[in-house]
Amino acid sequence: MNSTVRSLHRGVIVGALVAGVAGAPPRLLAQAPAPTPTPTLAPTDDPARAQRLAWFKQAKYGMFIHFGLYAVPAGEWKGRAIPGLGEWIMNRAKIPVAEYELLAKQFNPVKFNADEWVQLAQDAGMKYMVITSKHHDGFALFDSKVSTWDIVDATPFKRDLLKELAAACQRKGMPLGFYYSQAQDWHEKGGAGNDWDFGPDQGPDGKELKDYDAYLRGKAEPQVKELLTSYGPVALIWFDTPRMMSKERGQRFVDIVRTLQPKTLIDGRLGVAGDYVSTGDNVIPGTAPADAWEVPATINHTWGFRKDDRDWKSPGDITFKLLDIVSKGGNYLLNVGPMSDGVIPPASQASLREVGRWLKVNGEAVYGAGPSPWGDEAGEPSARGTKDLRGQPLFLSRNEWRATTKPGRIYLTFFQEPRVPFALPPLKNAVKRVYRLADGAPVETKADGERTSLNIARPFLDPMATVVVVEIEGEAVTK
Ligand code: FHN
Repeated sequence: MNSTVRSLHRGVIVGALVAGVAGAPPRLLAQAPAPTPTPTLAPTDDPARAQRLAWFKQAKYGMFIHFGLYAVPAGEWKGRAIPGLGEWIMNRAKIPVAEYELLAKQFNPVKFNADEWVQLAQDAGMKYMVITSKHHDGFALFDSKVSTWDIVDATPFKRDLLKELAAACQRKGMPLGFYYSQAQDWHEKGGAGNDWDFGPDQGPDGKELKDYDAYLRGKAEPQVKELLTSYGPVALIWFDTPRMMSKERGQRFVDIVRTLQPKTLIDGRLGVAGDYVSTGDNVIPGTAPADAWEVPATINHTWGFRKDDRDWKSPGDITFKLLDIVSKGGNYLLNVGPMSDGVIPPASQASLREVGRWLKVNGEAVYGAGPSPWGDEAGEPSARGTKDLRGQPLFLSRNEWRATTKPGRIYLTFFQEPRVPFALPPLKNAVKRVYRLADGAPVETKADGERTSLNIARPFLDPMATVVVVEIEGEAVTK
């Protein structure tokens, strides 16, 4: 039984909230890594957890950065394009450790400028950043004392990139989190995942064949400690692909995080309860999940830079996805993959900045906003029982408008002009005032029996998306 099937049998995977590559386009899905078990949540009545989550629930939109040696080959190995995710090239091309190590000598991101990265995130309207401190190739982007397989000891660059980024984030008041691949480490013989140099992790009976605990105790755990002691306040640790992560092993990481920085959040892919749910990659659930959750997503079809993938999401698409997610109570963690010189691809920067310009005017509908009081506007599961690529019931998304809320206000974000006066879904609260968020222009309303309809001026003020604010009597919506 492969790991996907095993996790399904354990019943860990719930609906669309699976950690893995679900949502990747078919051409990548075919070669994608096996999905990993999902996440369970910490008890919702834990007051410490609620406090830890407070900033995260306000933030809503963050920048994910996948940066590492894989930006050098950028999807090509020995003249051949290697299909799949850029950061998986070592695995996909089965590159032996000794050969992959040579990439470190070519890794010299001299154009990296921490302030520019943070500025980009701020211009984009993103409120936190998460960077790969160590991805599955085992290479650390920081000066680790427990391994020389890092940016300071193994590359001509010799600078601690994370230190510089952490300092820039602190200067600019940007929360910074670290992605850390706790289980997979293709560089170490005890780490999970490298079966081309070190053989399989487990036998057919599930028996572990590597000294995985030696790797965990000798590298992963000490490195997570380093991240939590030498890089200032760490907003969150983003664990991933929890292979062989038993309860006891997962708990060791939880203890490290809670002891060293009790305010640090743990994502949903440690393998034991974290602080919030991480959905599968690029998976936006159709209906609102309970509690705190986050969608990690690509801006093209890879996380680490690939020179042949220029299929950037448009600003309109990003804005729609952000509002779709926020209207269901979640956070959007959108990735950029810098090139090997340390520059974030200019085309992806342009998309992000355009969304940022929209958010400057309309951010009130996003930051700190709660979910839609309704939900039907998001769409519905296919009535024909069709299944999606992951075997889940196909959700037919609608994309005309989304609703977000704050006490006494409903924000209606329209992506398409309604063809007829827009009838507000059932609402018992009296409507006090309706206006466009961007310029405060009043929107004409008409009582229509129990419903209120809005006559929104056309053409739309902002063709990307126009927000209409409905001020209501009372703080919470009653339906
Ligand atoms: O295998 C990784 C992948 O490279 C990437 O880091 C994503 C980000 O969510 N996580 C894993 C696949 O789900």
